[in-house]
Amino acid sequence: MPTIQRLSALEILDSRGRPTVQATCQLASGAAATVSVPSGASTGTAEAHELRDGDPQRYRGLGCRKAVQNIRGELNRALANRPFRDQAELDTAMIDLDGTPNKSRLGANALVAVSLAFARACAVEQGIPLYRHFANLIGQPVTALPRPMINLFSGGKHAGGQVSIQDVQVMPLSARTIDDLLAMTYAVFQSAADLMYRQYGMRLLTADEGGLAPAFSSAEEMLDLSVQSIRAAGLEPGRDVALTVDVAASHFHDAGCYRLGAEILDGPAMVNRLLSWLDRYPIASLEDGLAEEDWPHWSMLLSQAGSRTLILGDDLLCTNPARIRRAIDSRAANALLLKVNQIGTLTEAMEACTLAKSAGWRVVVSARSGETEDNWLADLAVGWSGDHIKVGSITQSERLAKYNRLLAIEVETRIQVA
Ligand code: 2PG
Ligand code: MG
Repeated sequence: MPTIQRLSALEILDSRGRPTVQATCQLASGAAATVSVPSGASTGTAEAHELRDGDPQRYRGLGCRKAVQNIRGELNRALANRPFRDQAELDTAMIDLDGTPNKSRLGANALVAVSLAFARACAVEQGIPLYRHFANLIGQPVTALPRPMINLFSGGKHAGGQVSIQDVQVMPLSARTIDDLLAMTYAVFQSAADLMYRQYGMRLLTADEGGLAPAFSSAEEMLDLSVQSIRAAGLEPGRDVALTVDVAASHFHDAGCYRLGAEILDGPAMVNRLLSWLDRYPIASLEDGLAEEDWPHWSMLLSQAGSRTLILGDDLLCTNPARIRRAIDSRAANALLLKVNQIGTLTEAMEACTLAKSAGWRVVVSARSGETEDNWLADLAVGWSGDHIKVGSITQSERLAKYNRLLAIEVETRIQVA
């Protein structure tokens, strides 16, 4: 039984230059591991609470000293020198210690850091790769690698809101290896960069996830240019490369209406707009096409489009088993976007993953827009047999840490993409 000898923590900076939490878990056996946690910008309101210091004089209130102190102090005192049978026992102990429904007392950022650091330390103790340890936790063998959805263009909260929808990603279809699929993405990305230069007279690489973010005049223009970029790379849209879209509609939903650019659409009109995109563009996955509390229109969308595309819930579900249960019962989605820090412990995220899979859903394991150089997400996506992984673009090292880890896992396991 692994026994924690000591928990330590550090406030570090994420890819937006904002503070986040890094934790180290040292086990009595001598095995030790460190993890860093990511942070979202287009967050769902049902997410577990990320504890920030709130001191406007320091990082505009975004400091994480309190969360770090909670790991060094209370969590270390309560958890050190105690054997834990497994991950679930540790996570339950932390949830009980926190005592709030959304982990607001100790902070979900503190809890998730300890949860993941413990998992990685356990893998070190056993001398196995982290993805293997994750596969053991969920009790499933790894038979395929996740097919990545890779950011090409950004808008919304990831790019200053120049266009309403948040992200258009490419998903290479005609490649069976991560290696081939990244090379294909590079070709599309370079074609897109050339196209943007011709169209807008500049090359912008400023979006949070490293995607291109020119001044698109509409969501349709963003989608049209995505298709053109695929063609310009000599690839066939829909056959070689599909599009996946994160509409992030919660963030332009106001008083029951969707403010899509200059247009104001009610729920049924928004559903119709999404259906028209499915007719016009090779979209394999539609994430947060509707707002997080607009349950009836999610059901309308699933009934009309669920057979031809993933109806993927991010803000809608927040990796929360209770919300996933509701979505299964009300037929509101057919895929889960899984982000461990939305719920705050590995055990609850695993419950979310298992629940979604038991309903026949697809699972997309996702990074956050604020990331670190840590690569545990790649191991998680492989270990839990995610159908897809969403990490951002192929620029910026905090994204590439995950893609590069996938390349290494591919060589080590010789397993192909599903
Ligand atoms: C999303 C994520 C990742 P954020 O909306 O899916 O792209 O963004 O981390 O800002 O919530
Ligand atoms: Mg999203």
